[in-house]
Amino acid sequence: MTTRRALLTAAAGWGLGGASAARVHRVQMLNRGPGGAMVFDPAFLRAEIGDLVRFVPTDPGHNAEVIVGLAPTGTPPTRGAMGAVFDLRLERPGLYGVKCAPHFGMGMVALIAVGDVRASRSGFEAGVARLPGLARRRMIEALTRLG
Ligand SMILES: [Cu+2]
Repeated sequence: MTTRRALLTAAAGWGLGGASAARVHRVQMLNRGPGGAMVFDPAFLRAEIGDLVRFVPTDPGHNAEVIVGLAPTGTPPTRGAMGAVFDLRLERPGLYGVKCAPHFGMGMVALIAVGDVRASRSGFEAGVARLPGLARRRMIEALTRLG
């Protein structure tokens, strides 16, 4: 029995090992941080298909959600609850725009670049142009970090 359990544990470990290319990225939701008030930190990150982004609130007044129209085609609408950790699995290549709903008007947005983003860049930039002022400015700033 013990041996069987050990084998199962080992198998589970190998399973995780087999998926070790997938990483977990941690993004904090801050009242104040790099870039000013109401920010995601980091506000820009590069990731690969299959990675997970874990958004962690430092205050119950934040949430994280994918901005409709600013995600790779086929990405379902997805949002975290207020004040809760939100895990976003990155299943498609391209650019993902994320916002905190209560602080969207204050520019609380993040940009995630997954794999090869070239095909999605122009459509994403067209969507960014429709964002409210400070959100647009911060997203454009994040886009400059794509290179
Ligand atoms: Cu917020």
